[in-house]
Amino acid sequence: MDEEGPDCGKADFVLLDQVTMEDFMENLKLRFEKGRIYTYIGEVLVSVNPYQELPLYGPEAIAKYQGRELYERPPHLYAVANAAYRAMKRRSRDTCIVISGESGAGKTEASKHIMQYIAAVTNPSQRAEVERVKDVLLKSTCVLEAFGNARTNRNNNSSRFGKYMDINFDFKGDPVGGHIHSYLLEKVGPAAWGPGAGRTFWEVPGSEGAPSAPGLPHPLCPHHPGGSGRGPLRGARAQLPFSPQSRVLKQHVGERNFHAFYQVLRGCEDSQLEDLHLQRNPALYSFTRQGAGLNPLDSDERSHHQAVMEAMRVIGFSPEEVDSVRRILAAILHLGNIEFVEMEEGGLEQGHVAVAEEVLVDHVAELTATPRESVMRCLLSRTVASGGRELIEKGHTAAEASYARDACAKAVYQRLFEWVVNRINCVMEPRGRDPRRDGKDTVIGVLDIYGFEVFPVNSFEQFCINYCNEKLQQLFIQLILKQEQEEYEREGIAWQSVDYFNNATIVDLVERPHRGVLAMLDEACSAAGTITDRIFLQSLDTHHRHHAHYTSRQLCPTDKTMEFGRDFRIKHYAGDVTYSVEGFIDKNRDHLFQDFKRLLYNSSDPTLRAMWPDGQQDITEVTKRPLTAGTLFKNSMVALVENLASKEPFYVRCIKPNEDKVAAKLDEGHCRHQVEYLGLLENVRVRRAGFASRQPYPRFLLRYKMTCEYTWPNHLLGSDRAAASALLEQHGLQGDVAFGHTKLFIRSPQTLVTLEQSRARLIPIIVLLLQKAWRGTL
Ligand code: AD9
Ligand code: MG
Repeated sequence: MDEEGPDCGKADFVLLDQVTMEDFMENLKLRFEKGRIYTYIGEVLVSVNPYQELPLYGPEAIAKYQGRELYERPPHLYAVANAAYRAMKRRSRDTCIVISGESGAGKTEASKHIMQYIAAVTNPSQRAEVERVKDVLLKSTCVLEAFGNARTNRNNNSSRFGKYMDINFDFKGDPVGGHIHSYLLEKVGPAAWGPGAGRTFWEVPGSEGAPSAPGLPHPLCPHHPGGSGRGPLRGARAQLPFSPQSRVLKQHVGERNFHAFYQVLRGCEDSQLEDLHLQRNPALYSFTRQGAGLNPLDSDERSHHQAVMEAMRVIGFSPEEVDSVRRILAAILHLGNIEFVEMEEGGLEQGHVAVAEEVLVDHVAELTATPRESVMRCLLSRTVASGGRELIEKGHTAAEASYARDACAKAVYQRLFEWVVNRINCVMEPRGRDPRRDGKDTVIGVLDIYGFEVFPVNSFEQFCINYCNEKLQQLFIQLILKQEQEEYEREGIAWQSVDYFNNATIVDLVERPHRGVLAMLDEACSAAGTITDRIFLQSLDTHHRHHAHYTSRQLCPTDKTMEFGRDFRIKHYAGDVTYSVEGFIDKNRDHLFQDFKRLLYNSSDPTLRAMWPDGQQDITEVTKRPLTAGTLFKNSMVALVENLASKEPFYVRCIKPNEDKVAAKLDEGHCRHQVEYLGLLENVRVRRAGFASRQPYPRFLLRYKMTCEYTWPNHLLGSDRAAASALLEQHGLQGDVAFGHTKLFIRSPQTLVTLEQSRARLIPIIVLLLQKAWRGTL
């Protein structure tokens, strides 16, 4: 830390004279202005996105941190990576690095630096298998970003999925494998619901919960739009009350679809595009039209495409698999351009709906290696099992057909993404390891997950994301306290518990069995036919009216920031978020017509077929309702938190300095808010409330020995502990510390400040003395 110089503020917020927001912000700002984007809170690293290339990374910097203790060098991601790595290697403990912060705060970049550090310091003997694993680990990021990232208004390369990556190490400390878990690829994007939202959904009994066309009454109902759609031909899209929004289908102004689509369009050879029946211009495709004008330079897109192709090759995707991936992306683009038209009654065999441009169906069939008639049938109708085993084919209305097309496009993309992740996992599976011979592998987990989100309109996705952050915050507080407590016990120090805001009550509001928001949502989804989003909201109001963290317009009629019958609000630890219930039920059910699953399972393309194992089931066997999106997400969060809790955690808390994505600008209001909701002040207080600092005796002496005659230049006091005691006594500070078995615990930061000041006063004198000694003039 010495290398930073005196004007760079405190390298650890614990050393602030006072823990106020003003002091915290002043230090953060001062350091940011000096290019010091990293600062500690104890062992937690606070990182501010510089939005510019700083000379902080690379082999030289890595060498500076390799094998060092956390405090020996200025705060850095490499120091955290090194600490996690050393803890894992020295004590054979599984560790994890949890990176959090809002969109654009620098989480993914941080995770890449951590991976680069680990790759650089391992495998000195250049074992081929370890090199292979390292290559896959590093290259996987590029592939996952192509399929899972998109330009948003907050970040030009925003990860739309949460990622937890385990890296397995052998007893030598070299990476021998890994595994990636992905969470909630943004299937359903910005809430953009039109009139009619939240009306009744429908379900055909025995059809395994056919997907609801949101806002559409039961097709058998005389008022349903398709039922009366007699008049002139018209495009289905225009008449939809609203359609399910997903990044694959539609993007906000200023945003793009997932990078992979544009990379295929811009990066493929002409002949490849011809085979895919595509043209280069993204504006020609409904799913990429919105972001067409926002493309990076064509040349950049092409080079990204080449990099992804190369990464896929290195990872071990076969050329056939890469071809299939391209074909699937192209099929989704063609699917997006299919429009439906309603015909005069009896005009066509398949009910009253037709595809406007049939050649698009030909393309989809060819690219998915499925029969054209089957594709057509899936688009225009669905099979349902009525009563016993009797199967009925029901024609879609135009609105239903559009809904089915969109649901299919979303699902195909989701399965593609999951398949890519699984494929990488297969390649990273530790090979030929025998625990009896090789010993047990240890693991470092790296979590790069979406931060707290608040938009003008928040929907089911924000609800899940914010619930995830509540879980992680709970874990953060528990672990920070647990760790402290364990350390005090290990060192034989008396521990006084610290009060902190326990967000368990909010987590409970969301995930409690039966009456939690997710359980009630599942209940609404399983009730056949009649429950609407609005009714779901009413039952939330009834059950949570007295909950301190729940409210709605119904419960608080004077609060005009919420809408009647649409909004509820949760008081999260990070602030209040108002959620619109519109679409909650439909998004939670997230169903796809069975016919599409069977169609794609029966594809003669083995890659596509492998993505749809559930298409194997016979429709009459499909009676069990699949788990809802909310329950799946909750289960994955519970498993994630359990996994993290079993490891020794390291934290990186990322802060986004401004909303304009520009360098050298720290917007105080914006940062202050993040400091608040990340609980950083609380973190400093917890750290200081017990003991502001703890240091192994040798490190303490190394730093402060010049401040005491008994310890400078070396002590003769029998033990480092005795020497530290003598030093503190000379300063009159012995009352503010506790002596652990191996570490000194300092209670108040003032003690550290006193020692630091004494040291700062003496250093110039010592330097002078040393210079004189060197010159022989002493
Ligand atoms: V999101 O939740 O995935 O939308 P992240 O992951 O938090 O978000 P990301 O790491 O993608 O943000 O960073 C956003 C952009 O900030 C990057 O594309 C870089 O342009 C920039 N950035 C982030 N960290 C650094 C850094 N250490 N040095 C330079 C950086 N630029
Ligand atoms: Mg990211």
